[in-house]
Amino acid sequence: MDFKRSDFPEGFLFSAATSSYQIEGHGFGGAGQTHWDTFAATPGNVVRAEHGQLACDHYHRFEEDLDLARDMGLDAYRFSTSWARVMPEGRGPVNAEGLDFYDRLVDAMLERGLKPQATLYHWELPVALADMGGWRNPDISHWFADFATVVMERIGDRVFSVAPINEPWCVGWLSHFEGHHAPGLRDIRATAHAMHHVLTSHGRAIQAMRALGVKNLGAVCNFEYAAPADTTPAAAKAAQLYDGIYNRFFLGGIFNGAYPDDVMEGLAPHMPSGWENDFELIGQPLDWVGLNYYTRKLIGANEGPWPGYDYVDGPLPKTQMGWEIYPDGLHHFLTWVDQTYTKGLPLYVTENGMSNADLIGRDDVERIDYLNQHIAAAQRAIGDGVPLAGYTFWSLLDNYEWSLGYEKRFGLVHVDFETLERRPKASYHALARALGR
Ligand code: IFM
Repeated sequence: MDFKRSDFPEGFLFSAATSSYQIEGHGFGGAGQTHWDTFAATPGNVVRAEHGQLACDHYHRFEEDLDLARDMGLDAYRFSTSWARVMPEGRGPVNAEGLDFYDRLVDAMLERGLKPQATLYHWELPVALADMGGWRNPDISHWFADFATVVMERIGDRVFSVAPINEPWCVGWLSHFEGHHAPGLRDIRATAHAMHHVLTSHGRAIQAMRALGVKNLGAVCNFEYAAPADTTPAAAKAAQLYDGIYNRFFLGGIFNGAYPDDVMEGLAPHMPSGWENDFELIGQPLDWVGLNYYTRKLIGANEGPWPGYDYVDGPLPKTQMGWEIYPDGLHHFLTWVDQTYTKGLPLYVTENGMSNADLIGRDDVERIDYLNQHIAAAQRAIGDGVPLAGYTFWSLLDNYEWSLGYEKRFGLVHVDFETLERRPKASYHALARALGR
């Protein structure tokens, strides 16, 4: 790597992330069915109809996986807790085995000197809640706060940090407007409701955790740099709207007590009643904000109904996902979020990494290069005064890449999905050398 640990401020945290449904294996330990199980079982939604019943079998192999995280020289490990594992029906009875699993997982991190960075929800909604409308139902904020309470009463004394919901844009827009993720809806009313309820749920969970005395509470949002596909005013407006929906909606709700005007031009007629009165709940004070960043998108205008934009193929080098590699976007978002919203709160890069094809025996140079470029962008942001406190690599392991199944490989560690053998890649070894103490 082009950097070493000592290039970063004292106490800067390096970590790697995973999420429950993507690695654990939801066929084990009394976990309830999730909407990803039913989404994946519906033909056409997921490549080869792959699902998370076994995944990386982390449920049984977590000790080995945490050894890998420790041996890489990481300071922390970002993980998530599955709602359906802890509360199989989403409400009411707790699955003791599921809660025990997270208890043991947190202790196993601490034994290895890894700070536990928890996320409560990384997309595996219990089907019983999906049956009641899932994120469209205003009651979900109460169900979610109850889940947060159950989990944090057990592990809240030992986690380093907690974020309620990973990537609100994916939960709201990608899943209810574009239909690419469970529940696979393409409906503007469902989208408006889900985007708002993700934030009321975030706020109510923060309230519940503060009441329990849990420390270091934040929010994790994803960001994509939106560039106009051509020089027309229409393309500039389309890119601006894309930016509003993706990058300004959620932080606007949390930090400004308002949603962006350009986004509300389309969503206002479809919002749940009384939404204007929820900003006090949504805007609970936070201790930090996490940014997940991977790519930029070129956006062109179309003549269709709102939002009237299209994705346009871009000219930059791309990852296995077909995502353009654009490290300047990370520098842009770190400085912009600090100046516009968080104003001095600690920021973390909570996800960054690339998928690279499974070519055993290759040296993984593309991933090393990708990480070098993005880490350099983060260093520039620190030099510009951004209070960046940590950097998390996505992902520790190759895993279930949602509707793209198991073939997109984001891991620093290769997983053979036949044998489940783990093999550290060249990028893992390069990072271990850079992080060595
Ligand atoms: O795998 C996902 C993860 O679940 C959320 N952030 C983006 C990653 C890569 O697509």
